[in-house]
Amino acid sequence: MKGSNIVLGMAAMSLLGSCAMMMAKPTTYTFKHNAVEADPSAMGTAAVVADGMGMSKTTLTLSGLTPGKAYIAHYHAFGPDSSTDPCASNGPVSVGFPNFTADATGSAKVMLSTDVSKIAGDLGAYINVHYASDPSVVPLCAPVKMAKG
Ligand SMILES: [Cu+2]
Repeated sequence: MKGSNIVLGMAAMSLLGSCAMMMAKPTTYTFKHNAVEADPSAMGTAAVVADGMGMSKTTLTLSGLTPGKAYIAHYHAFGPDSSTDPCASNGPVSVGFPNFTADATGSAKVMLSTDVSKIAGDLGAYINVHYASDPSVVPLCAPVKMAKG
């Protein structure tokens, strides 16, 4: 009995070890403000980390939004309008983040866990933040992949 407990303990420790190995450091992308009047002090980051098992977790940390306002955010693929400025490329949505609302201070945190293949390469060219009420209003964009192809 004692012996098997020790073996179990060692198995648990090696599992923890491999988890720690896979907790790679996130890559952080910085949102830039688009040339629009909406939310002039909006800013934030997107932290992206792969779990090593085919999933990628992206955490958006935003501030300067309109308090209490509803937003949507997406990964977009590189579009046809630029091959060097993803945010100006006008690409289609690859994956949507969960809908979210800015808190009373205009901050928001939103997480997306998605299959790595859905945002691989040109599919994950940029992340933008839209007004939920009018998706044509896009205060923020974070370029992720700077060159098409
Ligand atoms: Cu979008």
